[in-house]
Amino acid sequence: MIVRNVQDLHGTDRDVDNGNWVSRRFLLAKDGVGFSVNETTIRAGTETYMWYKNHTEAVYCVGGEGEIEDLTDGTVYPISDGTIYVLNGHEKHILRAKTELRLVCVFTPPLTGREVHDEDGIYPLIVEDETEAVAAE
Ligand code: 9YT
Repeated sequence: MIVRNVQDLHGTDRDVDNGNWVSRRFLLAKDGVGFSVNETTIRAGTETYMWYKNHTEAVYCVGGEGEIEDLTDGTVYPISDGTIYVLNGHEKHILRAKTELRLVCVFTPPLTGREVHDEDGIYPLIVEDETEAVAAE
């Protein structure tokens, strides 16, 4: 059995700050359960483009308000506590956080934890505000 508290992850290599968001990875590929689970906090006022080319992701919102735009058809869906969205078509999307968003994210195949650095299937373009655009490493 695996039991972890998010506080235990702070400051470890399972705690990743990518500018617009902070992700705490409860489960990664190395844990061997076949999926990964993380809590992602999206910073208020940010807009993040993402594309999980090689993964299916389910995202359950447990706090905050925002919206997701499906770039394949332009549909915009509101997100708040209790909303789940599932990228079962590897949709390119933009996530906008009106307030800080707390999201629980499940990936299959599981994230290894290295994707942020090698862009293996993840292509985020981080836009922190209107004057600064930083491509993820
Ligand atoms: C909301 C969302 O897609 N979060 C992504 C998690 C993050 N990219 C991670 O843990 O690598």
